[in-house]
Amino acid sequence: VENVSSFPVNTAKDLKECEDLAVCSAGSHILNDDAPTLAFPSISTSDFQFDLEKASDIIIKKVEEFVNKLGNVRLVLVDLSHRSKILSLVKAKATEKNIDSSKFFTFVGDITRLCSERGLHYNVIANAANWRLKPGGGGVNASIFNAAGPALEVATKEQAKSLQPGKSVAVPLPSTSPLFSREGITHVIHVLGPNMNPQRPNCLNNDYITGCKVLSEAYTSLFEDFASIVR
Ligand code: AR6
Repeated sequence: VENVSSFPVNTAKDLKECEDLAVCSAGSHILNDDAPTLAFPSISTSDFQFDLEKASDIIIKKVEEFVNKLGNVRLVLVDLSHRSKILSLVKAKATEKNIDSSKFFTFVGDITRLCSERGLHYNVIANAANWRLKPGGGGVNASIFNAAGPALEVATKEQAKSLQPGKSVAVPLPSTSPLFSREGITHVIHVLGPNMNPQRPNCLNNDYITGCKVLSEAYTSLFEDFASIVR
């Protein structure tokens, strides 16, 4: 980590801050800071109960397919906790596959507060949505609709009324939304992944042949939507 030595270190607290910055620079998050950035949660792996190993393979495959096609952009997989299993799996597989860490990395934080609280510059976020494209329901969907305010629900309705599994829809965020003014987010891309939870609609009953196909389609649709936004 080359720039650690230039940080003045006086106290233990300074050292801790210095280490945090070093970790950040080591991931090259700062180096390519003005590249258009998509932050996305792991689709289907919490409330929809999709297998984490299989999901991590699909994320890596789709990132590999799109990361160079997309040009000077950053794709960032986000989760709330340092103990996130999906982040560890994806991080290990990305290293193994030598994926350029300035273009793709994992990041811990609330997807609605990555700029204000974690210092990550980003422009577009993905939402793990429900088929009705409705607020609430828990998970990242509830967080995003809460943080975005009523403007997101109105703007979403203008684009689509519902979503099929494996599809996504990009919604431009009105400047009245706090996500726009506070975080700098210009678009929310709603994505509907495959559902393996019997308590939720369209459960695939452990059919992972269909499930993997639908999850792959969901990421293709997400990254294509992101490509059309930044093009
Ligand atoms: N910031 C970053 N990541 C988050 C956040 C957040 N604020 N909140 C959750 N995650 P989930 P799904 C992570 O359950 O499995 C909803 O009710 C979480 O740890 O939100 O696709 C919808 O209405 C996990 O890694 O989405 C649907 O009905 C990832 O986001 C249903 O859940 C996705 O978890 C969709 O289920």
